Amino acid sequence: MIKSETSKPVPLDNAAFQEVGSDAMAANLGGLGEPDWLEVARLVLLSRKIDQIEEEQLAPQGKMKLQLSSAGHELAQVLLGLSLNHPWDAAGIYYRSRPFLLASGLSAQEALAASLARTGSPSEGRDVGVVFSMPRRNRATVLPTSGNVGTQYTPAAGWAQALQYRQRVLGEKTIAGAVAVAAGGDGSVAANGFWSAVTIATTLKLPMLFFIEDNGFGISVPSDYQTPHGNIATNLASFGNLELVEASGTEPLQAWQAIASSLDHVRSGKGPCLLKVKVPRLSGHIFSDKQKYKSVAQLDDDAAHDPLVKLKEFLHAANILAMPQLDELEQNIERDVKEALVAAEKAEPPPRADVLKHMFFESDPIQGGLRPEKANLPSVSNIPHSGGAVIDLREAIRCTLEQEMRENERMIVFGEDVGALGGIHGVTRTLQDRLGADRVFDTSLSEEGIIGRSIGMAVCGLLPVPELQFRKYADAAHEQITDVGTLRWRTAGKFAAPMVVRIPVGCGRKNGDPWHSMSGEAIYAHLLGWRIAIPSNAEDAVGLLRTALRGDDPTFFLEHRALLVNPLSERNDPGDDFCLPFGAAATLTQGDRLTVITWGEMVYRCVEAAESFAGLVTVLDLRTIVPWDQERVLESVRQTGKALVVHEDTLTAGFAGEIIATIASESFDTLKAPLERLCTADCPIPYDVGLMAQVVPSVDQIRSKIEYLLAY
Ligand SMILES: Cc1ncc(C[n+]2csc(CCOP(=O)(O)OP(=O)(O)O)c2C)c(N)n1
Repeated sequence: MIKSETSKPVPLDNAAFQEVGSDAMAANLGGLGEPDWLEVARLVLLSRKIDQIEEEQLAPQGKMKLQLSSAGHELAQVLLGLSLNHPWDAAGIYYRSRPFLLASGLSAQEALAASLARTGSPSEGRDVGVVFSMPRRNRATVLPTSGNVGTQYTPAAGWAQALQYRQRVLGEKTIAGAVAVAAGGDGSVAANGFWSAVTIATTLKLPMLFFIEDNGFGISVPSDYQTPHGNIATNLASFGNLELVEASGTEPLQAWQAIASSLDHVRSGKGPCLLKVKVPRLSGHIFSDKQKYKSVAQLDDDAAHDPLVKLKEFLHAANILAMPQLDELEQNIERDVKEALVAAEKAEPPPRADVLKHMFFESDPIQGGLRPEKANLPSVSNIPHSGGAVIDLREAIRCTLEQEMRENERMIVFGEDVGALGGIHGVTRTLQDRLGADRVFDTSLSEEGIIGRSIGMAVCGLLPVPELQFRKYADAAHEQITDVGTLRWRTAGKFAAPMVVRIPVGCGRKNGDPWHSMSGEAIYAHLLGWRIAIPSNAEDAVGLLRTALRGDDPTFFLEHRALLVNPLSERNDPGDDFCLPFGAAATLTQGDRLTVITWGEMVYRCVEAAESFAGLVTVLDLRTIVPWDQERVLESVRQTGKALVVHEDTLTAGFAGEIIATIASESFDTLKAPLERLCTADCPIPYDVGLMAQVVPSVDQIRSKIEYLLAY
């Protein structure tokens, strides 16, 4: 292991797998001492035997659909896994991390059940066999893993930030010394998530270890396509607050020393560390990959650095295990793996009737959100108090955030500019002064980082309430957003990441443009596992936000820009315990000839248009679109026989299509006119007000459509 005093790593160049002499054996091993080498040998052999049985039997026989071997990476991962013994250690990992999982407590039978998609696999057959998650057993909590390369980093940073918060704000002293690890390949260092997490960890000096397993390739692409000269550690040499270590991941003592000293650095509160270990990838990227892109010399070099061979040599040379004992150990492990395979194959396939379970909260998850740790919150009421002060939408959101933060010390509010400035829309103004910079804080400019870290924070028992500045800018977080929504399902209910993501949407009061005026709720409605609220007034905002903050599911809280500070949205404050259930539409006008269904700012345009037809038009404000109040909509359309859906989001594949399809299917016989929709034209919102008026539904257009439908 080579580590520079100045934090600049000394590259190993082509001697990446260099031998370590007795000096290194005597070197400082941090606070960890020597590992249990017998256990290391057992786990490395176990991992290799599982890969072998998969590559030689299960994959060729078609019994497993996706085989990814970890051969070559085992030693470094096992040493790391065995070192994470603080009860609050956690790791974000990737698809080649099975040896780490075995070292963290996964059994051979579970591993094989995962490959074969049998009952007993951690995901119950839902996720790819090598994509794991695991609540803590004897070592690290393994955070829900994603198939997207690079997404493991920011959730791990979120866990590290939550460790800091729980110590500093909640006073949990026993957390001291815990770390978050994020492991990834050399290809992953080019991904957004990696850079976002490096920024978060270094700016906040988080207890985080980046563990880069450099096998020289991302599938077939050499690592110098990912970072100049293929070495992320040397390229990061001038990054502040980042300790850098490089080592061979195949030389037992060198790898161990590097892991021990890196962890020592992080555990002692000195900030993050990036440890790059050089390893060979001894198989193709997946089973079918025959590595034709590697030269013969490269393949020979890989084989010459097999960590299993190196480990055996080391154990023998150090008089820890003689070769006959090693052979015996290997035979025993081979027998164990065969027995585990018999048991895994005997297990039932996952129950088909359960496939839709765990999309949303049903029962307590093992880990994530406030529920498992029984955060004690006062009771709520569905009845608004009368006589409260008049507040607008912005005040409603701010007051509810503050009130809930006072009730719930695990709730944190963060995002770009939400701290001293109070948000670019002023929603969080004064909150930092009143609740402190630990609880209301600015973040680096990375939406991926804001949502990704929220995952780790939520799994670590906090309630993250991030703000994204505009709906368009939330696009940068999309990869993490989709992963949040499926996290509970993917882990078969073992993990959950409830969070409330606030995003301003829609046109401003006077103008718009393509960047600040997008609505885009249909894109989110199409995502799995998210709930969506779009309040049109202050009372609803209080009730829906509180319900979201007390809930167990990830929720988008969409705040219409034109309503934030607007007399239209003003209502009496309904009180500090008021909650409004999701999926309950409000009836704003009552009529018996036409049902208009709408939400957000369009509510006011529809009500104004309907005023010209008193007693004829029912206007329903959906208030939430996931779930949406199908019952109330269908009940009204059955009475009126006609429906018009109006929204500010664009037309094609907009949410109106979903509502209309449901009405057509559930209430076809009662219809007296074509089902109609009025939406923004399929066009970005233009900057010029004249152009904008051309595409966004106006009161006049809505009135004409109502007139047409009434006359039909
Ligand atoms: C976001 C994303 N893009 C592309 C892929 C397809 N893919 C899977 S693995 C991989 C290479 C990753 O290489 P590296 O990070 O070096 O890890 P290794 O497989 O070498 O251990 C790619 C491109 C993916 N899973 N996710």
